[in-house]
Amino acid sequence: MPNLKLSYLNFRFLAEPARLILHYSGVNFEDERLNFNTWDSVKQTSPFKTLPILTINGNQQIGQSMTINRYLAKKYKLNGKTEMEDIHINCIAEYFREMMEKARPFIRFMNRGIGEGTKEEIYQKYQVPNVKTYFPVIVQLLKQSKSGFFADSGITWIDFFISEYVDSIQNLDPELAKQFPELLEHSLKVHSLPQLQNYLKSRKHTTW
Ligand SMILES: N[C@@H](CCC(=O)N[C@@H](CS)C(=O)NCC(=O)O)C(=O)O
Repeated sequence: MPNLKLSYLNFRFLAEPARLILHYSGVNFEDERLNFNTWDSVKQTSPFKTLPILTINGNQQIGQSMTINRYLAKKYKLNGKTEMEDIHINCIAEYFREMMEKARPFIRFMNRGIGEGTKEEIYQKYQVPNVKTYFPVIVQLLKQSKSGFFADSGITWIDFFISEYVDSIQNLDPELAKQFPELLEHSLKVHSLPQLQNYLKSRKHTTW
C-alpha cells in the first residue's frame, strides 16, 4: 500500500472527495491541513502552485484535485463497474466542475477577500444562477440511475464529489438547497454510509 499524504487547507471544498474516498476505503493517509500562511511558504515548490496535492511515497506528487480523485477512485475501485460507468461518472464530474468554476468568485471572496462588491452581491451574481442552471440537470441524472447513487451499480467517487458541494449550498443557503430535495436526500444517503461514520463524527464543521 503506498504512503499517502493529502495536503490542503482546513476546509472541505476541493479535497473532501479524496478524503472520503480514502476513509470509505479504509486507507491510512496523512491528512495535512495548511493555513494560507504556511501554504504561501511552500507554494513555489508545488507542482501547480495550488492545493490540494497528493504526495505518494514521499516523492511523487499529483497537483490537480480531479486527477487525485480519479487516481484514488481507480485504485480503490470507486470509479464504476464498467468502462461506460466510468465514462458516465466523468461526464457528470466535468459538468459539475464547470459549475463550480463559474461560482468560484464567491468562494474566493469568502476565503481571501478577493472580488468586487459585497458578499451578498457576489453570492447572487455567481453562486445562485449557476446552481439554478446546473442542479436540475444533476437531479435528472440522479433520477435516471437505478441505485440512488449516480452510477447504476452503486456508490462511486462522484457521489462524494457532488454531495459535499450540495452540503455547502445547504450550509450557505438552506432555502436554495430545498429546491433540490433529491440532492439533499442523496447527500444524506452518502453521508450515512457506515464506512464514513468514524471520520464524519470527528470532522470539524466548515461551510464548504
Ligand atoms: N485546478 C485546481 C485548482 C486548485 C485551487 O484553485 N486551489 C486553491 C484552493 S481551493 C488554492 O490553491 N488556493 C491558494 C492559492 O491559489 O495560492 C484543482 O482542481 O486542484
